[in-house]
Amino acid sequence: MKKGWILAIGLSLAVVAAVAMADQSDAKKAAAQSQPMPGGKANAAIEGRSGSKLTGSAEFVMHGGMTMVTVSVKDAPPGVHAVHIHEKGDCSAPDASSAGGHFNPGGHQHGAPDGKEHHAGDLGNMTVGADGTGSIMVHSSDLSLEGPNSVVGRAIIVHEKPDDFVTQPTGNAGGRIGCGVIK
Ligand SMILES: [Cu+2]
Ligand SMILES: [Zn+2]
Repeated sequence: MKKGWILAIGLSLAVVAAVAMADQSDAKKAAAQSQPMPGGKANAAIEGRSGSKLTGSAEFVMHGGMTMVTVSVKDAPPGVHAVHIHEKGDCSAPDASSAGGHFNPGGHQHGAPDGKEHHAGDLGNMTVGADGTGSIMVHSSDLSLEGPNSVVGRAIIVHEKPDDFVTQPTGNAGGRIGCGVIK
């Protein structure tokens, strides 16, 4: 009788283990299917707003759990300009106010991209040279191409002024001189 019970327990454990393994491999398959294709990308074409004639582009590439963000502009006013991802992919307003506030899925304070507290959309500052061109590259663990932290359907914004990384919730970066919907 005792041996029978032990055998029964052993068998049921084996069944549980087998079911658990099957579940795991199904979950893995599902995860693999919902992941962006290797080399998955999102892009934005940046257009001038608030009277600026700047143009530019932004590219987002997944890279082993991180998102590599590259932003470049031309015909921009020389100087230092804040760059953010804003929550709404709507650049229709002449001052780009239609793009809403900073993209902040984690409910954080505004700050520098490498600071302890910052919005997922805080990309820091870009310096534009005397020739009107500038670019930044940011590796972000806060941004993705899918899920709640996805940049797709949001907007990249270039500001008139530098981000001070302190003023809440905007960084006191002034007007929005460039805007592009991320697709
Ligand atoms: Cu902004
Ligand atoms: Zn912010």
